[in-house]
Amino acid sequence: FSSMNLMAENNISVKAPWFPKHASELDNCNHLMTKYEPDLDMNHPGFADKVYRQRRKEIAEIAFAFKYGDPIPHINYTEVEVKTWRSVFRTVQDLAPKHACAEYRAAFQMLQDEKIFVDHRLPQLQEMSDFLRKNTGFTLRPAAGLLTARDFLASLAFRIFQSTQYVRHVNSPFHTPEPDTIHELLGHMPLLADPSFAQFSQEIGLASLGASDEEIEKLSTVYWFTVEFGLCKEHGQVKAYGAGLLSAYGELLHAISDKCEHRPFEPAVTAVQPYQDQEYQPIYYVAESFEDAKDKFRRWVSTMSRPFEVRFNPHTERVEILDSV
Ligand code: TIH
Ligand code: FE2
Repeated sequence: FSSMNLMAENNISVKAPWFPKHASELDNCNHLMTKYEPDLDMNHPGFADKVYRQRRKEIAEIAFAFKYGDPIPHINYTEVEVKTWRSVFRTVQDLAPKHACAEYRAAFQMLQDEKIFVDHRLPQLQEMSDFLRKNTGFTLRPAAGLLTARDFLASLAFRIFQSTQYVRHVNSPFHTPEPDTIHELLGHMPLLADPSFAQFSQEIGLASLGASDEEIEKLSTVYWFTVEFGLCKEHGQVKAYGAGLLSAYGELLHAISDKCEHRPFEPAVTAVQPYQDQEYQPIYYVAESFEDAKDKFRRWVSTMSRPFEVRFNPHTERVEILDSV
């Protein structure tokens, strides 16, 4: 630390892309990718469903209106939405004991004990945010859809997870190419309640602040193959920890079958692996453990080109910049 000086807010000596310095500035980090939207994508199961598209608009408006510090608005989910939740929830409940990693199983149990995970209603983002805050300090913000990688990763630096609030189309409960609240709730939330995993998620976020476009691409690829589709070892067996596996039982069974390839997680290699975001993955990366994945990730991040370091101050919710040149 002695060789680094705290840089003044507007005195960054290097040209880095703008990034948020305080959690409130995430109000500017809500840019959407225009992939997979029911309005634009003819293959989307909701494309021909006017009622579904209207519902998506309504819920997106809530996210666009949200500002830092607001409570997350409550959504009255419809019977159809609850039915979709119930069928996904029950399959996860059946499959998790055998195929999910221990950290996921433990948090899932806590969520059931607290009656946040029940099959007859969807958890609300605000209650989930309160639960996470107690466990790891993570909180949630509503997002209108799939965000750009830069915006999404930036929020993780502040231990904030941008979560969609709409529900996938009832005709495709067991796999969707875009995130939805069922994916966030069943896939992401349990692990965000685990301290080691929460730390790993925040570190990916911190590494992304002010990074070049090329580095953002690499970081989001690492995120894809770990947080979204990661596998890990547990007593010699392969278990799932990726959210995209835990919220989509079709892909979960595929990932542990012999129809795909398993490779050891190695950030420098994983970061440049092209990935599949329409269908099931052909390749998955297997970590030895979260701690091992974090160690390897840290070593790899330290080879990145950014000429300053950042540190999150949880008391002020501010990111401090340490000039290391
Ligand atoms: N495919 C996941 C599901 O059906 O739950 C959702 C997504 C994971 C990653 C991107 S979208
Ligand atoms: Fe996700």
